Amino acid sequence: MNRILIECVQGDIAHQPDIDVIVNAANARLLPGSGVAGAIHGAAGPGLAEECRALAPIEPGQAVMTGGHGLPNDHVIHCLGPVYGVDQPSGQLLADCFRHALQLADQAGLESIAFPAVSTGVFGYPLTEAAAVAAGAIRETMPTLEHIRRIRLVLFTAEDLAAFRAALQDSGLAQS
Ligand code: AR6
Repeated sequence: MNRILIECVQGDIAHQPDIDVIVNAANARLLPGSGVAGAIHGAAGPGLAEECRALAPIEPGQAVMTGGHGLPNDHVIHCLGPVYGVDQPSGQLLADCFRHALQLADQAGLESIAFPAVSTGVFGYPLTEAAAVAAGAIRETMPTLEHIRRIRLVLFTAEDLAAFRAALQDSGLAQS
């Protein structure tokens, strides 16, 4: 859409070598965890957790940026998604994650960013609802971005990929 390409792919967020910054589905203390956080910290090495220590804790909806350490990406943006049904309003907080991450990347002059499906694993956010929130937040934030040229959504399963593709279509966002 406009001059920004939106991609939706099945894959591992820690294996996106052509992307400037990847987004971590973090915990409040920015510690290595399971799922996305486990994959990112595992690939980045212990230097990432060390850099994170000074930035923690973060609040639901907040996003902070670090270097990529052993990752193929120059940067990581750590977002704390809402625990579904606990951190309220969940939709607003999840939208904040996507909006804040896009703004942070754009302010740093970065051109490409990859997101996982924040909050849809351990934090229990229903996939279809999360996909609609993500698509809406991207659509609303896109017109304000000056540097970002590529936004990639990286889904772990074929089912998750289909849900995100449908949400992008429903939002009127282009996809590939
Ligand atoms: N690449 C892409 N997607 C993945 C990957 C991966 N390597 N691994 C899992 N997913 P989660 P959350 C999918 O639990 O719900 C952690 O312990 C997964 O199938 O990683 O925000 C943190 O430390 C799901 O759809 O993130 C926090 O405590 C989605 O990514 C907590 O979990 C998000 O799953 C954060 O929970």
